Amino acid sequence: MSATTPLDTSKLDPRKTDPDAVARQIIGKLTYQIGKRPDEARKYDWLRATTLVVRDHVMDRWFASGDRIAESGAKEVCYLSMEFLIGRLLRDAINNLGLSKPVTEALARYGVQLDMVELLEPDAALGNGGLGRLAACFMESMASTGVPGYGYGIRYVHGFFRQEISEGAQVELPESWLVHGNPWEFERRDATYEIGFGGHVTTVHESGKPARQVWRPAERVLAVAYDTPMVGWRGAQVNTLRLWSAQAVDPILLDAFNEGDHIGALVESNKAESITRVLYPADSHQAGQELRLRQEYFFSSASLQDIIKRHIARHGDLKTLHEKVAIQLNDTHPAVSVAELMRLLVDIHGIAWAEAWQITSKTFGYTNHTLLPEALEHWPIHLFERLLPRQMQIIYTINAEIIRHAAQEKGFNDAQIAAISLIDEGNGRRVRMGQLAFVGSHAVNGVSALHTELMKETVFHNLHELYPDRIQNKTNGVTPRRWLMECNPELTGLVTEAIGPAFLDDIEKISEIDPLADDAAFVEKFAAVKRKKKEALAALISERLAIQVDPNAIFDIQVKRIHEYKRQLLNIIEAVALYDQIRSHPEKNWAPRVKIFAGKAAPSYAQAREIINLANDVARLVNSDPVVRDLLKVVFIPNYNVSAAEIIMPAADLSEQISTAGLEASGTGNMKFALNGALTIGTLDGANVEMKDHIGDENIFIFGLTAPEVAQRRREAHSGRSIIEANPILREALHAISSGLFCPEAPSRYHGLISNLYNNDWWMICADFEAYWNKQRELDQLFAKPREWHSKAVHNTARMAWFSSDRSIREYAKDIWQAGPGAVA
Ligand code: 26V
Repeated sequence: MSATTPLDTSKLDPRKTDPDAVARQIIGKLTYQIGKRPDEARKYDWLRATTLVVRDHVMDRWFASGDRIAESGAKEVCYLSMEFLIGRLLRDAINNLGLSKPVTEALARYGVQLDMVELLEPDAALGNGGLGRLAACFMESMASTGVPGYGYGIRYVHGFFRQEISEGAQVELPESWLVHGNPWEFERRDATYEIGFGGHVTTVHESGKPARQVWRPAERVLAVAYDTPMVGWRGAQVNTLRLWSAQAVDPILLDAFNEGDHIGALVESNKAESITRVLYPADSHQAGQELRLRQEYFFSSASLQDIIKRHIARHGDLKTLHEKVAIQLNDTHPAVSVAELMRLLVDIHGIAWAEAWQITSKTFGYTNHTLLPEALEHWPIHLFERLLPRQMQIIYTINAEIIRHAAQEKGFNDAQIAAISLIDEGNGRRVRMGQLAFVGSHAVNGVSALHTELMKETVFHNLHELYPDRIQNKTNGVTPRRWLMECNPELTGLVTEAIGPAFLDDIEKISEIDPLADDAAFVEKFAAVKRKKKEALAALISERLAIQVDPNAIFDIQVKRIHEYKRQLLNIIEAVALYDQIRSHPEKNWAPRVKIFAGKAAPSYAQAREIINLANDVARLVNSDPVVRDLLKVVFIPNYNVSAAEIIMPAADLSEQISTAGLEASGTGNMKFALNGALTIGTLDGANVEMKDHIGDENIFIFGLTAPEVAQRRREAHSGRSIIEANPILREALHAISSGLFCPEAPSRYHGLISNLYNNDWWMICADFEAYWNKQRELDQLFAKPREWHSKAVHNTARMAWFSSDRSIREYAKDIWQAGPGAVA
């Protein structure tokens, strides 16, 4: 078809998937939606036209899924999360609908490359890190495993900030993913709810007795739904991600406007809209601000009102809610939902308290994602009471009942009661959101085996005693569609060539490549794929940072949020030590290495910012030193996000998972790397422990203190001084950093960072250094034997199937939700 051939609209059948039909569909969109002829279309126009076509293919299936669920009366899972780090959606939809070939071919006819066009889609960064990305993997896996699922969250106008590095330091820039419109979302005006804040509560009397509580909020805001399809594997099911946007009830105060107060007329709508304007860019350290609590309540209340309305429409009777809906609380961020559901059931729908409590606790499940005390949410009572007076009353009533139960039936003493109370009486009286989520749920889960055991021993020790059957483990997983097929089509192709395509439908079958770890020809091909992915990353590094890295070197990668417990500092110190040792002993047999870092620091987290600065300062000096030229490079890739991860994960030889044991709840980057054939150097923390069990001790590189050993050292007030004094390699490295070698322009920049190690070493960096250094040297030796290295890499890919989020979701569905295929309707 030439560029100017008139379009025969009768041929626009969106269900046809041959390249001719897809080409016609794309030209149809280009012509009638975008208003461009092929010869004048820019890349963005092609992106938009292609997205609209793929979206049409999604629509039929989306409707069909909705109809099927409605007809079957199946139980639905509602996943409430403040964060959904979904990234780009086009490739995901194309892959899951099996449209890769026809779309690629159709675009090629116009000289357009799909890969190039895909890159223009903004990366939807509606989350901070692991917790948000897990929610996105879970949405995809629910659709892929046939679980009827709704995701509920917030449609932030500005997602996670863009990171630039300026003179070595992190600079935050606003991210505006919606400015060019978002073809994936559908505004649903018919799903709009009122959300109240503030005001007061009055008791209504009937026949002289107190009958009901009525909350009269002082402020009201509207929550408007925006729906995005979540396409499952082979398009068999399409679920919905429903994100709420805040709007003022009165968009403009006309009285004020007419009196000439043009700014005052918009104050209210500005205030309302500010609720969903920005994602809090912190994943530790209690935010503490009122706006954050407003966000939490806003999306919780909107979601619950929507769930109730849809339940009544489908099933008539609210008293069967727990039979037809499971609500999963993704961390404590939506925990206020426990009080809000009680309010809606009791105050609005007139259900008696005891029955409402039964319904509530049977409906909710709660997932804990961190044990870090500073990340556990607790709100000052005065703030909570002012913003949510009725919910505060409800929390007091729940608390009184729990305490009565603990004291009377379990004989809890005062200390135990203080520990389980929903109110922290120290700390200026606060509402503990973890406790609220726990008591309001029938199941509470951790995200790895170790994390779950630690939950029982630490934060929820007393609640676990009170409800010993409530805590379960559900180890995290990642979706193999995005994290293998889409990000690594080369490896997917190689595996398909070796064992056929059945593993695409059942990832467990990927284990069939395990014996090929001993097949020299296969291992060589596997290594060639890795090489190709390393070349792609090297090209990106060259283009973005003008640093040349050699794909023959070990690509040693640590990408994740910057946090002290994740110990990027340990990795940087090792890089400095290596630099120092290579310079002193250039004759030794060093394996060439490229140390790659990426990750964002919470803007208010000073130590994390310093660590970024140090990585960049070290990179500057090391990369310009001719003595170590081919042996060591250090690279900090700015603006780590899902799209960057898709390029980085397949390119790693070595994955750094080196958190202080006991502190990383699970980790999911560890899984993405290993699935793509990286070897892991890591501590016995989070899911690393289970990865070791699956992959085998000889194929993973574990070092350092265990969680109980860390706890023991902390009790002994461990410090780094004697360790540093006894280890010249460590001592020299710390001295180099502290002396200002890497930052002559500000020589005292890292004094504080290093003196902390001498005086305290809270994160066990000194304690673990020697074991880490030795393990790295062991890896140097192994890298010199490529056949052995890549054979282990094959074992990694072959044995990671259990860490698919399909497995996680099936466990949740069976043990917590009683939903999905196999559940009785
Ligand atoms: C906490 C807070 C505290 C208040 C300020 C805003 C904010 C935002 C997020 C969080 C939650 C952080 C918890 C988290 O991301 N945990 C990670 O969850 C991953 C998925 O389970 C897991 O793999 C990581 O190990 C864990 O750190």
